[in-house]
Amino acid sequence: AEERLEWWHEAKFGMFIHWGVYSMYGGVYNGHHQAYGDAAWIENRCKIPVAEYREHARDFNPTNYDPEAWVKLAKEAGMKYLIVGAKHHDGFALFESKASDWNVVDATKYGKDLLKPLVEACKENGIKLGFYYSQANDWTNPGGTVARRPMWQGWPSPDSARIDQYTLEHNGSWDPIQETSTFDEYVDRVAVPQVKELLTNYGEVSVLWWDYATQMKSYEGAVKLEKLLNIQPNIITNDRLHPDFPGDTKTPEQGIPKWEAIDESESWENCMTMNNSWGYKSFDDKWKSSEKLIQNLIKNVSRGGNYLLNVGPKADGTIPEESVQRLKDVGKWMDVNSEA
Ligand code: FUL
Repeated sequence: AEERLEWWHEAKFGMFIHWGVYSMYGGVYNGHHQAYGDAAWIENRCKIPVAEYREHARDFNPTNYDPEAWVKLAKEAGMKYLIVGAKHHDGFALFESKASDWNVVDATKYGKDLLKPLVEACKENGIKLGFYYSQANDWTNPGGTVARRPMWQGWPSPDSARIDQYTLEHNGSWDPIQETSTFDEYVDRVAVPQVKELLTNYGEVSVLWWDYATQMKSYEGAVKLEKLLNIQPNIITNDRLHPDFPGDTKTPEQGIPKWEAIDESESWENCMTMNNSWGYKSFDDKWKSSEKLIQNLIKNVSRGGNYLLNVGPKADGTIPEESVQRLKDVGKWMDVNSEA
């Protein structure tokens, strides 16, 4: 493998973080529980009007956010790197941005960049840091792709049929504001400048984790985004920018690749949730056991891949106790097994 990827192959184990405005809902909208799927998708699943979602975001105020504690927990578990969602599909930027006011500084009560202190904590603790950036899907900045998903099962609103019909007729959109811009305009106005901000304002960025390729409607847009990676010559990137851009690493999601599916010349990273949701879901109790997580780590590493294990912090900034406990258990196992 290339020299650029050396640290990454040695690292083997990383923390994925899904956090943002969606965490405020915890998978519940107006008293209705999201029956399946990722709670980070709630804006789309529930077809929440953009103005309402933004209004709710005003109250986002993670006063218990302690990035040092997050990084220390990752370190304790034996993780060597961390990938944080800088902007997920709801388009909300966890960083200060001049490209869109739909960011933590301008759009919330909290009003401070969330990535800066995390970057610092990583640096101090010798943990590599990467940014996840949803370049295609953006449900709040006009023009982003929308990825139509039907409403969840059991959504009892008499309005759901009408909204579903609307999204069918409008390429997945559910709010007219989403169509007030083209995708190309969105790429030029939001995605390109924001990725530039991420690669310029935070010192060394080790990974750019795109998401997701099948929604990337513009080849030219992908070319523009990929060019920006030159700002960070050592950066590693995944295969989710655009179907024609392989990137450095493959990203099998949830399931661990079977032996026979593995091509030894490829670098890959299995990303996985601890329960069934990436974003915080208050009522999802399908937690994998600590033992299972350790087995998964061993399986991935023995097959030559990395394991990127997710946490979905709550809106106040704390990592759910179930996740903390599991990471500490993995850490104990690491300690026992690293004794001479
Ligand atoms: C998927 C996304 O849709 C999920 O929300 C999550 O971010 C996962 C890692 O990638 O494609």
